[in-house]
Amino acid sequence: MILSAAIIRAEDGSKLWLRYVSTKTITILCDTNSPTLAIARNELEKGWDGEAGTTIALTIKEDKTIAGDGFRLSENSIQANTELGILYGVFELLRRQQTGQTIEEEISNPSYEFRILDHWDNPDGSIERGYAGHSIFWHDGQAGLAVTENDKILWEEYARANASIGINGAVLNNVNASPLMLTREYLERVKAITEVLRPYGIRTYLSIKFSAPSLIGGLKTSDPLNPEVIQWWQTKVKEIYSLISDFGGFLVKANSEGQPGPQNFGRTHADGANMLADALMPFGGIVMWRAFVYSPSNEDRAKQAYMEFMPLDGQFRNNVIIQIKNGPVDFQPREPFSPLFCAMKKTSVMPELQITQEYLGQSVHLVFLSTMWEEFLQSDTYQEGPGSIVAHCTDGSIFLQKYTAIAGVSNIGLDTNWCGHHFAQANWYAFGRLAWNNTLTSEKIADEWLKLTFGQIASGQTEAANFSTDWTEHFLVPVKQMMLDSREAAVNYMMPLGLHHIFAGNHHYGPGPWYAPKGLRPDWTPPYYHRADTKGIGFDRTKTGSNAVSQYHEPLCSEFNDVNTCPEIYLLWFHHLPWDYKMKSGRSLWDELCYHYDAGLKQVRQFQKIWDATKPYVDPGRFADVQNKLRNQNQNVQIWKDACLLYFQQFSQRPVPEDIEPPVNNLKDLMRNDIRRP
Ligand code: GCV
Repeated sequence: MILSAAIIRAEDGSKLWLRYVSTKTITILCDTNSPTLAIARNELEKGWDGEAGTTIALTIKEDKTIAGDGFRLSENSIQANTELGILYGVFELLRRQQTGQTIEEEISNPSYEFRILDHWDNPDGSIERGYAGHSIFWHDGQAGLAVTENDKILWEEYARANASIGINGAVLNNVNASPLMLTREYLERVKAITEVLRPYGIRTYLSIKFSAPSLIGGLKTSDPLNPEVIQWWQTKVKEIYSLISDFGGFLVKANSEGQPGPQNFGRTHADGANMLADALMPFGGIVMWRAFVYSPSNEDRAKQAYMEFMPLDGQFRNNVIIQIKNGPVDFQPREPFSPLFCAMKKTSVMPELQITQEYLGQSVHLVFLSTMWEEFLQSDTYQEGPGSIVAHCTDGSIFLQKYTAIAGVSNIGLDTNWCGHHFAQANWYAFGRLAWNNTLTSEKIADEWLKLTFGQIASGQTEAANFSTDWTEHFLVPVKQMMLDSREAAVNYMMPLGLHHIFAGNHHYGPGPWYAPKGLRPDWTPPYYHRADTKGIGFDRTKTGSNAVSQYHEPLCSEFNDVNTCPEIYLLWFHHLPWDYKMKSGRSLWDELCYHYDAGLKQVRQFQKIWDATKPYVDPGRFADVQNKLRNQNQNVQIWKDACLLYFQQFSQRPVPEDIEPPVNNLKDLMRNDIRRP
């Protein structure tokens, strides 16, 4: 049966994956009450999709097999150690019902204790690398500090969405932090936000500016070993906890991209982090100290974080967690995992993922990031023998960490659909689901998200689990496959075979392999990374090159070092190779590059066709939005292909293979226009 568009409810994406409206009755047994449990009850009543008239028991009872805010789930009972465990159990139960999954007695424990969204939001409401409108927390600086009813409604919707996928923390401001955030007026607003978020289990954190003692405290220095500075931070932390008793702690970007840090005073990252950790320790707060640093040396950019942090292993307090981006450079479409994972054996570390698609087409391209994160979490570091995958190096199963955590840089803004692109919601969803269970497959996550977000399509139809064969065959299966292929497509059309950071300057949207203004740090320019010349292309990170391979544990070090064993997906990350280098396919490296760019473009054209065919199954608003985005994506992917092939062809001096479409743009025009987001 094909449903006609006329009976499909209009939707704008504002409800995310929480679109349930149930008419079935349910009796809830629960002998305690609290704001969190009231939310749990309310969700059950709103969304119950099991048998009508069921009685369900919510029980808080100490159970050693349940960890933290985990829960025991069965068809008609949820048991947990904490109220939040009950709430998470409720959301899981409803998700199972709405996606048609079975519910057997089982325990679900979170992989990480802290599952945090990092918002790069500024006091004026702008968002660094935000592509979905202005901040939901801040606007107009000082003038926008009054809390309105609308603010509260929005914050509650945000909290509910996060709780439904297990996220339990939010860093409310940009890591390029304004010192203003620590002033009383701003802290009052943080307090107000926290009060709305608290019943949903979301703790709040702040990014701090390391030089705040001098900038807003009137001190002559911000040296972390100076007694007055130490005192200033202790007093500030006390003030924060007097307002927000469950405040989570600080996130710090220090000595990176112009941000001040302990090195400005001749101190180490450990000196800086420990000083803050000592101030937070009595209140149970943590410091998330970022490893995204630039050393003053000329060393290979990919080696710098490891070089700065490895010598400090074991020197951090146990309430410090080193927050490490998934790859050694910067959230590229594909990077090998950062070698710091599992190498720091005496320090707590946490992964930092980027949900906002700074380098993956922003809110224009449809790119499901879950497959990238899955690849990262499943990467074997070999540090503690085979099977030392990143997931287990960070979730406490290999090393005893006092705290375990994972962070994702948020893609949320004031846009009606929260994320700018309807499919970008899937990345927020996937982050939460992986933070709760770091072994989930992307296939399962996409399946759930599609059913929750695009299921229940006929008006009046409330039984979401009742997915028709027709819907499954014509919507779910092809669209899921499109999502699962979308990241590899982006790698193909942006930077295949290990190429990285060949974006146009600043906006990081379109291609800019030529971008190298005079005076700019070389490691902020694409030629530094691709190193194309008439002899070949790629960054030599072998033992005879920058020797970045040595930061990886054997057998990876040798595997990456040897061009014959280096996986082709990382080939040009680790090797500079001649244009006629023979690939496994038998083609030359140049031809292979051409085929990858062409394949990426063809994949996106195919995505357009897949989406166009879903028209009868999607409400007109969301259908048209995604269709428009795919059109823009397609145009821009053509530019990616043409720009990269024509630019590199100047060096390779080889023809584009005859069986692929030749470029349709001219390099000069492309270089002059330097595409921005449509
Ligand atoms: C918040 C990249 C981004 C910056 C970002 C930085 C970071 O360089 O382009 O906008 O700054 O990473 O993660 O600190």
